[in-house]
Amino acid sequence: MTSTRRTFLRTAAAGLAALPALATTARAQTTHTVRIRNMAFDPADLTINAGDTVTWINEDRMRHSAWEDTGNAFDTGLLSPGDSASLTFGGPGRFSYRCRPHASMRGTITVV
Ligand SMILES: [Cu+2]
Repeated sequence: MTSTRRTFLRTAAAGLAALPALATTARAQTTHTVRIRNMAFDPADLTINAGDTVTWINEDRMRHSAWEDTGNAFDTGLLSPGDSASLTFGGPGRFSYRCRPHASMRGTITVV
């Protein structure tokens, strides 16, 4: 099983500054899990707080990814069955993403 962890510091369209990687905040940061199974993201639509982390876990029998629609914000790369990838979202924004090999697999992350 492989697990990758990346810190996602790109600022949102609102232009708000991303949190520095080592910044501390008063609020506890949460890790949210998106399971990839049966050719879908579960949950497909997720709202999180800035500074939270999203972990995608591939529980399916084929490779999948979570690729932000513009290709600029984030890309987990292909995850083999059993693999996971984590991204920390530094600032507010709304991100639509899809599985790169399977464009019908779609999801959104809304960071508030
Ligand atoms: Cu897929």
